Amino acid sequence: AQIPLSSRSLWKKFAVKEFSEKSDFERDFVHHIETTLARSMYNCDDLAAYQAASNTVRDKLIVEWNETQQFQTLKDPKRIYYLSLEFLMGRAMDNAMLNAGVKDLVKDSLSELGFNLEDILEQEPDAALGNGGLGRLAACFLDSLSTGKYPSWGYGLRYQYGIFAQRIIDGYQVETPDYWLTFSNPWEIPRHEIQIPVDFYGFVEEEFNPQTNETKKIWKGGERVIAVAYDFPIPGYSTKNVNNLRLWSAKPTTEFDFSKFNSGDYQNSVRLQQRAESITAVLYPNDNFDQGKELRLKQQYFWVAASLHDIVRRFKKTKRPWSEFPLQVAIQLNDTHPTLAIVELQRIFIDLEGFSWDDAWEIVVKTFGYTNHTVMQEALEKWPIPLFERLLPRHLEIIYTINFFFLQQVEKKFQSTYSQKELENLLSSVSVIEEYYPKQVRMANLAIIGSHRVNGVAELHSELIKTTIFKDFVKVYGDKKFTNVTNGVTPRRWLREANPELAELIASKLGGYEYLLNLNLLKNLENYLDDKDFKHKWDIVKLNNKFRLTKLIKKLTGIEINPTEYLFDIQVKRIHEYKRQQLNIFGVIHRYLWIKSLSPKERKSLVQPKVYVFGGKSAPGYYMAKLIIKLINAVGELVNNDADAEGYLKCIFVPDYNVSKAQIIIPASDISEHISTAGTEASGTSNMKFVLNGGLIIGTVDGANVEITREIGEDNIFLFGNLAENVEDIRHAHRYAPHLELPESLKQVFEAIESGKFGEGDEYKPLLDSVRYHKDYYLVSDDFDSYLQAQELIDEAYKDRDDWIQKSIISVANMGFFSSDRCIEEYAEMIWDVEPLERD
Ligand code: T68
Repeated sequence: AQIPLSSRSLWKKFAVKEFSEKSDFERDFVHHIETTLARSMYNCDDLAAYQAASNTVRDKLIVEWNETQQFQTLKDPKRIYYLSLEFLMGRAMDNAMLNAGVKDLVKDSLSELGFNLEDILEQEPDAALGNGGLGRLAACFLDSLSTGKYPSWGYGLRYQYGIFAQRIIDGYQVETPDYWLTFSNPWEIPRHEIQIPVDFYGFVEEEFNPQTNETKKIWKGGERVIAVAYDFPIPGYSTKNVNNLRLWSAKPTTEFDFSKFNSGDYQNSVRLQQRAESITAVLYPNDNFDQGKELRLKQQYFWVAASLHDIVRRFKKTKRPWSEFPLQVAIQLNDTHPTLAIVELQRIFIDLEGFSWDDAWEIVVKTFGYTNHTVMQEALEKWPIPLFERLLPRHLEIIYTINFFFLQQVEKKFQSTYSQKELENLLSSVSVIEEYYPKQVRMANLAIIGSHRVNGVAELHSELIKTTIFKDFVKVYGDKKFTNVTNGVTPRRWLREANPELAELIASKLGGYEYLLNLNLLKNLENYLDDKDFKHKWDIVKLNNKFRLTKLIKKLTGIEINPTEYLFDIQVKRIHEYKRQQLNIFGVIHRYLWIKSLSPKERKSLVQPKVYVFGGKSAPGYYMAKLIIKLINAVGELVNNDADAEGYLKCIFVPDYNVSKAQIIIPASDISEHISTAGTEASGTSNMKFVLNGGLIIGTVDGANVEITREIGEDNIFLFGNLAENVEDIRHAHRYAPHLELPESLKQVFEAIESGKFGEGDEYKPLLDSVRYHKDYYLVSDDFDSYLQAQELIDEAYKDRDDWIQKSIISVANMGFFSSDRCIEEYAEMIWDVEPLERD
């Protein structure tokens, strides 16, 4: 409802004024302390100060957020809708201040009021609504979308529990729930007035219309849940544009099931209501793995149905003809998790809006784009038909029809050139339905068929999907439908916020912070390669960041490290066999055995002191990954307490790796490890963050490592291992070897493990057996010696500190390409066909 014209001048008079002076901030802060929090200066700890400060910064954001949304409603531009089941946002406060350009003001104000900003920022819990790279990519994209002034909304779920918190007890991972909403969350705006009903189960009815002589299918849902919207303002850097992230929360309907109640089943009636809330209770903690649980499919439909309802409603308000839908709406599917959106939009068009099948389908395909993030079989989503049919009977029918028309088209295209057998093989490979017991719906196939563009996330990966998992679709569509958009990261969070000293040093040479908006400007750092003072400062910044990390390590593990003595070698990411933390820890053991074999004098002259830092979570049910964590901790236990290794080797496992810890860990690396079996890591994004922060990397020829090498030059990266093109042949050879002949180096390592040096030797048998007897799927034995050689090259290179710094500077100077701003521009041009919209 709108306010009558006669009252509007009064409204304008009292319109909220955002703070822009210290005194305004201080006034608003005290106001929040005394009213919002009902506290006082006699009762105000850091937590209360955080809440009041964040509310004050939030208020500023909301003013701009409102204006942005009003402006966009008026201009009605094409909008991007980014559908992701995960948004791994981390903390909001520091980012919001930096983007709005008020960090110094807030810092000074808080100091005048008796608080230290850094301590206040530590009070904020991470918003950890994601597993790893996929979820963090979505968060970087939101930052770049706002910064690039693209009208866009993110849609996701408001899980009450984010990714679990990890504790390490006796060397083992123990999971504890992450209830991140204990204190009210100032960064979200509950929209209790936006309530969207979502149905599940039920049956499909046919309705005959005698006038048109047509039958219409109507889905009668059997269980209803309400989606309530929570909005998260997404500020951009150095712009007043504030976009929206809308997360849905599941609530029971207020309608009560009287039939159950009357028949005396009050308990069950209430139980059904409670069931609703479980839909958005918890994030599934698997990275690159499809567990296939019913509740997960429910989450997917709940989210997709609510989001599409919202999108369609917004479109309808414009009164444009339906044919303009794809000109106004671009929907990007972050992996196959939201693929049901394709089916839901088709259902809305034909069942609810009365479109013909073909008219509806044309619009649907133009609307969607699909991003693939993995080629690994175990991560590809498939849903058993019986489950699907029970939960979403009408959607299954529509899927069958989509598939029917698609296969018909394929048959027509190939029947004259293919043999019967060839045609059958092609059809069964591209079909949405897998003939299996029971039959399954292949979500990736559906996503490809229902989208106008399919993209991989790094060049190598985008080539691989065309030649392996989706090669038969290339036959059908040609390769124009398939494209590459190499991932990127936001330099705001991952340089300025994570590494303020380096960001400032760079700004001092590049004439300010403009480079955060045009990362290619970093190239100008190459003008300072002979500037001794600059190089010295560069070195000092790294050392300071190493200090900052050792403080964190001391706090979390009690272990003290003198950063001036050691090279820091870091591998932080989800624990997964394909990411090969086992290769790394076997290498550490090898190094330890070598150190032990030397005399003290030899050690002094031969050994480059190194700290190996590990961090990352294992999926709770992933046995092998958990065993790798245990081995890392056991090695640490021995090595860190061995006087022979003192000053030469440390091995640290940082518990509960998350976004805010990443911001401290990443700037501290001399070397970071990105050592996946070639062809398995679609892109990787932490590799980009590490190099952007002046660390060099050791890596395989995989994912975005390939493009990083191209940009920074192969002299500045330590590559090793077999190439993706050879991996299949090597695996084939393994399959026919009864047990593998291990390299001598790895044999020594296995013997040391089995001798019981790291606790019960037997405990690690499954891990060792996966290499020697179970075909070494990840090529640990094949790449081990090459890995050790690369490590030797690192030790050698680190001795020439001047050259090392040179490499570091050249690397940073050439990282411009990996800004997520570039990435979003490519999506905008090649997939979404949208333009930025500047507020006036
Ligand atoms: C990652 N995928 C890729 N998946 O592994 C990584 N999976 O190479 C890439 O850089 C990144 O995506 C961004 O493109 C994931 O992180 C998941 O987390 C995931 C979650 C649920 C189900 C399957």
